[in-house]
Parts: sequence; structure tokens; C-alpha cells
Amino acid sequence: MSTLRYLTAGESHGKGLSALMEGIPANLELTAEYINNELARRQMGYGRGGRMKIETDTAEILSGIRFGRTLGSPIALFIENRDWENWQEVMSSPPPQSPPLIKGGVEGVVTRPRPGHADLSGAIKYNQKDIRNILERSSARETAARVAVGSVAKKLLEEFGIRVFSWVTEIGGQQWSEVSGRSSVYYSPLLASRSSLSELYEKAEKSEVRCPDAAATEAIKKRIDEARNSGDSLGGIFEIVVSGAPVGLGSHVQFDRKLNARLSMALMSIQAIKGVEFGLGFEAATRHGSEVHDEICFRGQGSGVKGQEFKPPTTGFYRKTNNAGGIEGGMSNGEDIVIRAAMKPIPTLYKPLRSVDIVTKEVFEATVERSDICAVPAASVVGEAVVAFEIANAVLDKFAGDSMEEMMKNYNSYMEYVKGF
Ligand code: EPS
Repeated sequence: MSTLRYLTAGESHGKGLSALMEGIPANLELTAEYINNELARRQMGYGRGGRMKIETDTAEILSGIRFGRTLGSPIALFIENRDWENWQEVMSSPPPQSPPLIKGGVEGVVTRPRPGHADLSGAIKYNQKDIRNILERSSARETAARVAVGSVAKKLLEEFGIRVFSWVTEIGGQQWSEVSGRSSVYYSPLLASRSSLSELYEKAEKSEVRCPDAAATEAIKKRIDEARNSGDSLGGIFEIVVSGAPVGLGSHVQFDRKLNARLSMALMSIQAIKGVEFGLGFEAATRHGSEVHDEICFRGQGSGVKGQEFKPPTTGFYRKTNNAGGIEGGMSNGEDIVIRAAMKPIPTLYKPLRSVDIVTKEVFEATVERSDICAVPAASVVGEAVVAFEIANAVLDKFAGDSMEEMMKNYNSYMEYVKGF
């Protein structure tokens, strides 16, 4: 059961990236500028490599939008790879005049799998002796297409007062210093009143590493510099907060309708993501039940939680704490949805790691010419996009409509009902 769906296509150094999405209702106002703004956010971040200087990602709208509004028909988007110009021969679609010979270590043909990449398993699985036929698609370049798709979802969510925020909470072990204990905005004294999600977001937007704290930003940049100087790479953790989601998105009745399950899949599908947690996450496993579960309170009809922004009208039921991260029993409970994702260090290293050539079987130490040192800030923007898509999907499942007007009517009537519960 999924109202909204999408596919992406495209190789990292091919002509460009395509995305096809279906299920967005008619009459959603949408412009290329809105999409392009999100694409630009993904390209930022201290620690990116040379490629980002070449690309200025912009989406061409091929279908589904007329006069600035969606038609309800499939939306096709295309993002050109500027670097394609330098790769036309290597990435040629028709067979070249003289194809490069596949000999171990020959220039133009990649026979040396990088540890930590899709290279070796992909080459074996797809029977390829040129690893380029794997790495071009496994590259995180593909996430540009997902951000374009996610931006459409974000625009839809905005109409329902739902916002998706992200920030980086740590890189290379350097935590967001304002946070005591676990690095999460949720536990930040800054947000004790939970009144400044958008302020934090604005600060993250201005930080070169998407960390809302200025001192932590500098400390993290130093770590990235150290990693660069030693030919290494760094991973980290980013946090996503969805605010304004009404109670009842997702469902407890079937595994594939559980909102946390869908969100986890979406986040784990981002290149290099190794873990996802909600609310207290793994820490919940170390505590007693009485220290984990969020007590239920009642504040009077429809008043929502004081200080919580973007809050939809609620029953008046609320939780004093949000250890669950806004999801219980696979459903949103009306609190902020709080998710963290962990990214491993980028596996393309300047510092050589041992590997084996797939043709000669000779042992070598992998080296690269160009790579990012750290892409956690970019990954957090991608995280926003995939989360926005899944939330929009759940919103569409719940308030289905072929036009925005029909959907809004369904939403408003549910909210009226919820208010009186
Ligand atoms: C990537 C390698 C680098 C990154 C790329 C992801 O590209 P290249 O091999 O061309 O130097 O810059 O990321 C992007 C191009 C992007 O748009 O994010 C990889 O191997 O995953």
C-alpha cells in the first residue's frame, strides 16, 4: 500500500540523473526554483571534493507541471551532470571505436575494487570485469535525484503545516557540544522549551557542517581538516525532526504500513548509512521501562502542546517527554518525529587500504585521485528528502485525494474529528 512512488535513473558520470514520481495530487503549486533550492542545499558542506565545484545541480521539469501547478500526472525531472562533458568517451552509450582492453590496472578500466564500496560484490553479481559498470550507479551522486523528489514531497507537506528539519549532531566523534549526554536536539537544553526548532534549523543552514552550534562547527571543521591531511575520511550522525505531523500516520495493523519501518528503509537506503534510531533509540535498551515510556497527559480540547511549533490541532492529549520519537505502534502520535541516522566514513580513501585486482588477482593498496572527505552535511539534506517522501506518502495514504482541494477537505474533516476525541 503506497500512494506515492518514485524511481531514479542515472550514472554518476553519465549524461544526468532522472527521477519519475507518481501520486502527487493535482493543483500543488510547484516551481523549478523550489526544487533547485533543495538541490543547492545538498551540494554544500565542508569536506566535499572537487566534483561539487563542477556541478551546479538544477532540475529540468519534463512533465507533470503546467503553469506552476501539478497536474496529477507523473512528474519527470532531469538533472544534468556537467561533468559528463569530461566523461563522454568513457561513458559512451554506443560501443567505442576501440574499447579499452580489460587488463588488470589498465587506465580507463577499473579492475581494483575499493574496500567498503559496492565494487567487488557488484562486479561478481553482475558479471562485470570493469568495475566502472558498478560504481557509476552505486555512487551517492544518485542522491541528487532523491533530493529533487523529496522537494516535491516537502512542498506538499508544507500545505499541511508539516515541516522537516535536519542538522548534524556529530562528525568523526566530535559531538554538538551544547548537548549534554546523547547528541540530539531533543535533549538539548536549547530546546528544553521546544520553542525554537526553526531557529535551530536556521543556525544549521548557516553552518558549514550543518551544526547549529558555532563552536561545535569549528571543532568539526578541524576534525575534517585533520582527516584530509592524513588522507582519511569521516562519518557522523545527523538528526531529522518532523514537526506538525498529525496523529495516526502509518498503522499498527501490518508490518509494511508501520511508519517507523518505512522511514527506516528510506534512511537506510541512502548510500553509507549504517544505522537509524528513533527518539531515545539504542539508549532505550539500557533503561528500565519506567524511564523510557512517555506518560500521557491531557490539557483540554484542541490546545496542542505549549511551545511546540507547527503543531496540528490535537485531541488535547500529549506526552510530557518524547522518548518514543513521535511514533508508537508504527503510528505517529502527534509529537515531533525525531530520527537519527549514522553514516560511515566515505570508503574512497587517499590513504591506501589493501585489496585484490579482480583480473590479475594481484594484491594492491587502493588509491584514489578525487573524493569527498566527509559528506555528512549533504547526507542530512538527503535524509530530509527521503523522510519528507515517506511522510508525504503516509499523508496521502491517510487523506487520499486526486486534487489538493480534495485532500485538504479530508485532512480538515479528520482534524475536526480528532479535536473532539
Ligand atoms: C562519489 C564520488 C565523488 C562525489 C560524488 C559521490 O564524485 P567523483 O567520483 O565524480 O569525484 O563528489 O558525489 C556527487 C557527485 C554528488 O553529487 O554528491 C561517490 O563515489 O559516491
